[in-house]
Amino acid sequence: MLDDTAVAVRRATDTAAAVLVCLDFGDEDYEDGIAEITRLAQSAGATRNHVVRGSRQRPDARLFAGSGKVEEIGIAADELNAATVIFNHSLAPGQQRNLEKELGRKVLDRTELILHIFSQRAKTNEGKLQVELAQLEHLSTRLVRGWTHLERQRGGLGKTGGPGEKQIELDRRYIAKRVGVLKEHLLQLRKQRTVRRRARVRREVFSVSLVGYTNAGKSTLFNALTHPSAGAYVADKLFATLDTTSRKVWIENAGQVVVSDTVGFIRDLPHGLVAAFRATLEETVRADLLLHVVDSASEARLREAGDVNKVLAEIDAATIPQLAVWNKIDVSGLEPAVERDEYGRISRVLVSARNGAGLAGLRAAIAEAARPQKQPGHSQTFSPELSIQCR
Ligand SMILES: Nc1nc2c(ncn2[C@@H]2O[C@H](COP(=O)(O)OP(=O)(O)OP(=O)(O)O)[C@@H](O)[C@H]2O)c(=O)[nH]1
Ligand SMILES: [Mg+2]
Repeated sequence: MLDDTAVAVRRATDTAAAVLVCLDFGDEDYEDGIAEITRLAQSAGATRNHVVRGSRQRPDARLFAGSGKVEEIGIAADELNAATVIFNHSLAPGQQRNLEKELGRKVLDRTELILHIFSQRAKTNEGKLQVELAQLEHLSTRLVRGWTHLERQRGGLGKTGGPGEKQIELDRRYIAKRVGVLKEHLLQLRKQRTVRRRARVRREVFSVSLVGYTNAGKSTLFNALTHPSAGAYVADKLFATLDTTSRKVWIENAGQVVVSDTVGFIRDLPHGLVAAFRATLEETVRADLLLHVVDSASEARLREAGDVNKVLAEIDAATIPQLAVWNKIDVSGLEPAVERDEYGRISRVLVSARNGAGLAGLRAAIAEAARPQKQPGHSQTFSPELSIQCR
């Protein structure tokens, strides 16, 4: 019932093909957007894809794209034998239905694609509950509008078997009930986590959370810092990690430190997902120190870092001391370093989680951050503006 999206992407996985539609409405990061949606589609299993570009002043009310563009999309989809067309935009439910009718294929928007990837990746009970909650909430917003649409055309749609039909079958009360159950479940899990965290605070263990854009290398760095075989899942896929993993590690001059790996961020993270994951994120980023991992080889690194900071602000984590860790210097050609500002505070650490370059410096930086905690009144170690520097 809820697997409309999943079915569509599975079909696409069979042919491993999707047409990706990216229209330029004058965004300056249009090209970055194309690269990103391509990676998202690949991460969802659509390894063969074709990008249809275009530019418009504003979306078409009925089809989002113009009718000529929709024709072009149809031809591309035929050529690729693609089961799915993915729009790198938000589609209104009506536009989505019209497009599906016009193209005879499943049409997904960016939010649904991300939700689908999350549902593929969720492993722990909590992760699964959070994704289901986000999917249901996304669906229920569509449903509300879906019903208005049905009310206007009552009678006809039942026979058409169009995409609207699924919505007729859906019982809104069922969704509301299930949402309630999921929220209750998640609340219980959150309480348990709070108890665990309190125990940690009582023991005064310094805690460090790795945050950053998806694919920046957080899990690789987590494994490198904690243990070569720490076992956090690393993959060249977006949203490889969904569940938080924490591990205790001993760092010279800092003693025991708890390090946590977290879910990656992405721009325009679907709202329901932020809400669903808020609880986990809030817990994990309530650390003493955030290591903001940035892919130094990504052309969009500064925008990505900015997007991460935006989400951090949304979950009230903007004031936690943050250390910029520029990763993948083996690709970007930078030298390992611990950089300081004019007051001697650490502004940035350059590392390669893959080959270990700069990790000793990062450990020393963590130890330096841990020290003021033990000596109250000690001045701040890191630049407050936090070091995502434009170089
Ligand atoms: N060359 C190079 N590749 C790296 C480095 N660190 C990570 N990678 C690669 O980057 C890709 C993503 O790494 P992950 O550690 O899964 O990234 P992540 O930030 O945990 O990603 P999500 O869990 O999706 O948010 C993998 O293919 C890694 O092997 C590095 O220092 N150098
Ligand atoms: Mg990861």
